[in-house]
Amino acid sequence: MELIDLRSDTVTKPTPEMREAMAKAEVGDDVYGDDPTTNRLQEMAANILGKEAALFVPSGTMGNLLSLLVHCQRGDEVIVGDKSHIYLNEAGGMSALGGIQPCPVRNQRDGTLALNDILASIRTEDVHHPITRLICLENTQNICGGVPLTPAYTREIGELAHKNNLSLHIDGARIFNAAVAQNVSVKELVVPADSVMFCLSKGLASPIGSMLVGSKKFIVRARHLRKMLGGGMRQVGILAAAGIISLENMIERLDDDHARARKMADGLKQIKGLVLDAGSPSTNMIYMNLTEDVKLDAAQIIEKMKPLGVLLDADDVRRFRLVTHCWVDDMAVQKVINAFREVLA
Ligand code: TLP
Repeated sequence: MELIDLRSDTVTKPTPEMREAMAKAEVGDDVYGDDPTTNRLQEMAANILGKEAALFVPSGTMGNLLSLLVHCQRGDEVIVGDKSHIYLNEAGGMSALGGIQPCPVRNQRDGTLALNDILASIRTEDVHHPITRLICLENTQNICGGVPLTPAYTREIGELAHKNNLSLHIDGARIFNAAVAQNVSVKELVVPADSVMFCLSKGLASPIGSMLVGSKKFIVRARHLRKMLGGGMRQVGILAAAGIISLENMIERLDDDHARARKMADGLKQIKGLVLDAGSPSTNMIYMNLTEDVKLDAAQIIEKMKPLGVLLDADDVRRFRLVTHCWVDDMAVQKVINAFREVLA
């Protein structure tokens, strides 16, 4: 039985077109800067985001870490959302490997950090204090519901950051979902940022890889640190070839994932025992809870859904996150709704 995998958009397998491009990719040694396919992907990424340069990295986590390591010195502090991936889900890399201290600020329900909270968190010049160096935003904000941040909000934070001599990094793992959902260009969303990381291996369906973009100087330093972390890759054009297809063909279609998430949500809302978060979904993620009267918990429901061909992840004991992506078609949407109806009957 073919499984419908809603655990994440990271589960997307490469498309047939990607596999063909990977097989045919022209390659060289990228540590020498000789891989033409990787160079092309990096140029494309920089152009699309409107920045000077870009670097192909193995994962979003490494992209974010490199950015923190370039922007900050040991002992510096970074303002991050208390529900951000960088703070919660990157294995404490900034502290362990960079000696950088996170300063968590409450994420509002719409994924933003309140301007006043940020301002209150910027350290004053004092021999006792760490130096605040960087603000990190996440767009779309995953844990707050896959919610997109607007260009206007991002601009405000950029102004606040630069006025206070800070840099702005955007964890844009799903920045293209944010752009497509708001019908704005990705360039517009990242204009105020000094650096941006985005993932090729989520909704854009590449098998591996993320991009870090910023100024030429920033990327030269990031490239050096990537080597230090063991992320200097050789004939990586094999992977970059898939990344090029992601950027050429997989962005506009993210709208389909959002539409299918809405359709799935409409069906799930009708089922007794499920309560969707207000406004969910904003993009390709549905967050929902089980009502108190449901005897099963999320783990038990996950087990019962498996034989019906649906793979799910629990976000908490009675909470789920369902993620749509290019391998979830209209039939799958209906199958998921039916499966939940059966299990909760
Ligand atoms: N997110 C994964 C899990 O790690 C939770 C997912 O399934 O959503 N930033 C954001 C906002 C992310 O959601 C993720 C991955 C990353 C960074 C890290 O990317 P990778 O997995 O490539 O290191």
